[in-house]
Amino acid sequence: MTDSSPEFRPTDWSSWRAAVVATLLFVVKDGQVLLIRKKRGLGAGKINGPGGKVEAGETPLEGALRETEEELGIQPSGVREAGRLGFQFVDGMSLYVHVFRADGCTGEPQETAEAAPLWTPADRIPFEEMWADDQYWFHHFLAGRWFEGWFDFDGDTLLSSRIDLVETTPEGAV
Ligand code: 6OG
Repeated sequence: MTDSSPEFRPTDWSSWRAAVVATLLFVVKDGQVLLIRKKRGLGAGKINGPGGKVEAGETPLEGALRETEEELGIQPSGVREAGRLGFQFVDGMSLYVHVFRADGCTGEPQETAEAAPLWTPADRIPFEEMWADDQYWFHHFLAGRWFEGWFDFDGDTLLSSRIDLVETTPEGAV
C-alpha cells in the first residue's frame, strides 16, 4: 500500500494571493496592550487583538476601526499600520492581515458577544493562548519595527514561518 497523504511544501509567497483580507488592531498605552479573548469567529477561545474580515467598499483601516468598535465599544486614536501577515491553511483557506497599532482610545473597553477585553502588560503577552505565529512577530510590533510575516498552518498547527523586516514602511501603509 502507498501512503497517499500529500507531503507538506511551504507556500511560495512570491506568487501567493489571499482569498480574504482581514485586520488586527492593538491599542498600546502606558506599557499595556489591549488584547481580547475572542468568543466567536476564526480563532474563538484564543487571545488576540480585535479585528476581522474587511468588508466590500471598506479600507483595511476602516475595517479595523469598525471591528474594534463592534467588539469592544471603543474608538482607537493615533492609529498607524504596523505590519502585515499572510496565512495559508492546508485546507485552502488564506488570509492577508493588516496589523494596526493605536496609541489610545476613547471609551472603556466593554465585553461584547464577540470578545472580552484584557489589558495586558507588554512584557507578559500570553503567547501560549494565542495563535502560534504571534511569538514570531509580536516583539517587532512592540519595538515599532515594520514587519511582514508569512505562515503556513494546518488548523492550529504552525507548519512554516518566515519574517521579513524592512527599514522603511512600504508605500500604501497608513
Ligand atoms: P473573523 O473570523 O473574526 O476574522 N487571525 C489570526 N490572527 C493571528 N494572530 N494569527 C492567525 O494565524 C490568525 N488567523 C486569523 C485575523 C479573523 C480574525 O482572526 C485573525 C482576524 O482578526 C492563523 O472575522
